[in-house]
Amino acid sequence: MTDPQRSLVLVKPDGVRRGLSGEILRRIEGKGYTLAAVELRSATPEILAAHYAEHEGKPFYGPLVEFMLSGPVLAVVIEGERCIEGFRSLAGATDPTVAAPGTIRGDLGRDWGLAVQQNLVHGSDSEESAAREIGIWFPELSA
Ligand code: RTP
Ligand code: MG
Repeated sequence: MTDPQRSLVLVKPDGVRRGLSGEILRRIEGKGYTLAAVELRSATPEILAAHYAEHEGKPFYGPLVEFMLSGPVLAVVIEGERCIEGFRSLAGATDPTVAAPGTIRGDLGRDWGLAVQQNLVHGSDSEESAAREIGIWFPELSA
């Protein structure tokens, strides 16, 4: 296990559109994690096919990719001891309607009645995912 860890965080297009990038970075830095990379990017179908390969074939896959292409995302690499589970805890549950208050999704997100859950952020869910996702979004950071 590498310690400190790195995790790939995305502020999704809804978060960027609503002007919440700064608030989300503030929560990450407030928790004590370091920003190793921050870049406003337009996702591409190729990047998203790699990033969301595990979800291919699921009913929400098409709408999810379409949503992720609907505007720029803030791609972020964070660093710190146990930051993978730490950021997942900061983000809260996938469904923003029921995500706990105090979390990014719980405080700032809701169901907008759209086909896919617009839940503001993505965070890697394991060391393997983090290494894979950082390689996709920031190949220059991969050893
Ligand atoms: P993420 O990958 O974005 O950090 O979120 P997560 O682990 O909590 O959720 P995951 O199961 O990996 O799903 C990826 C993203 O797909 C959208 N989603 N929509 N039933 C649905 O409508 C549904 N399920 C998932 C969400 O944007 C979710 O974050
Ligand atoms: Mg996930």
